[in-house]
Amino acid sequence: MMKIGITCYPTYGGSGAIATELGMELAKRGHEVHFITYAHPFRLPHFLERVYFHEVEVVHYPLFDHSPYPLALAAMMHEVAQREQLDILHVHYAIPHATSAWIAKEMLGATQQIKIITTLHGTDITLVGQEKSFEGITRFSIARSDGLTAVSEFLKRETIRYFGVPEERIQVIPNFVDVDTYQRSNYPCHKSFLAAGGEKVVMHVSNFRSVKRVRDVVRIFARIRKEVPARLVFVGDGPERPEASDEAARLDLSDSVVFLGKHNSVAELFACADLFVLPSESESFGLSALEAMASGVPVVATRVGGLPEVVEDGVAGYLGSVGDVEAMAAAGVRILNDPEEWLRFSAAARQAAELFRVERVVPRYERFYEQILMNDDEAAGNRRRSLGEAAT
Ligand code: GMT
Repeated sequence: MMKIGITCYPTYGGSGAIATELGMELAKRGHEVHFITYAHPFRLPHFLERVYFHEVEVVHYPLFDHSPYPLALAAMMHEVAQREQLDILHVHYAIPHATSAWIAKEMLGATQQIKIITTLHGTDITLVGQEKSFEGITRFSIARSDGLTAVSEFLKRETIRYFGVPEERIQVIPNFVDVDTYQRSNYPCHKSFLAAGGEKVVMHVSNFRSVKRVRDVVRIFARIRKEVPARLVFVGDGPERPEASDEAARLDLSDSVVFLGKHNSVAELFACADLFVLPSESESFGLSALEAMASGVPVVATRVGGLPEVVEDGVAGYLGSVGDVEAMAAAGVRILNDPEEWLRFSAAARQAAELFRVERVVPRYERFYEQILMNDDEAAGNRRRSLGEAAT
């Protein structure tokens, strides 16, 4: 049994979703898990055995225009690590979590051995981490992590290319899905509400940041709708939501587009979807695409980043070039217009999602933890040997 502290962005987003699902699964497997973050992780139900939540309070003080969350987080990581005798601090998304973990470890000093594992998720490497003001601290925090994982081969390559991290330091452990939760048949169908006229449901789930290209979602939908009666359902929220509604109004589609806002239970919504659209500019993995696939929803997405590692082109859906709304719409029409074709894609999507089953992936994290903890024993042994202490 290991004692693991997990830090993530708790309110929404794929990295927080995966971190929380991972923690819950580790607890099921007998480990003790301590979530350390500023809010209750959104996918965490209220009580689970061996799962604890430590809220990081962000102190407001007149002098602080911006409260120093990374420091409050480091202090809480240190406190929990010491009190609960944690073996590992597993942080999701490098900035600022890996930095806070390093501070906490420095604070513990020689009194306690703790290992920092950082899982790289996406823009912590491809965008934010490459911004001049963050580049140095991202590189430093990655270098100081005891173990590094990336959610796709693409992200691993990108980390090696940009930050010069030695290849052997990064282990790819893909994101995962609880395939049983995403069974379409588990949920009542809300189609009579979402598409009262029996139209096809085209769905997009995201945090509406600019990398998601939500205008393209509407443009793809507009072209699909010329050929197939359909409605577009947006799930989630974020800065570019007005762009999406503006594009829908511009294309005179407002009556065919629904904005449901943020939802924790996306499985229930995917159960009503006929097509999932993800035309992102950059996507290190595309967890929402995997969750759609697990629900048997064919995916039309862009051929970028790690998406081709998740969605096999022509099998679970189709991949197009960024901005090529014509091609992505044509692919959507091909799938939606032919019921046999849809069934074939739906079954293939579900089968492909099986490869990312939670039961297959989480043991890889456990093995990785053990390996990092063992490295320490070996390193300590080597240190002792070099001091002439061991040998007996
Ligand atoms: O990196 C981000 O932009 C945020 C992060 C999130 O919390 O949603 O998304 C990334 O991590 C997800 C989980 O591993 C991946 O599924 C997303 O593809 C990835 N986003 C990008 O690469 C843009």
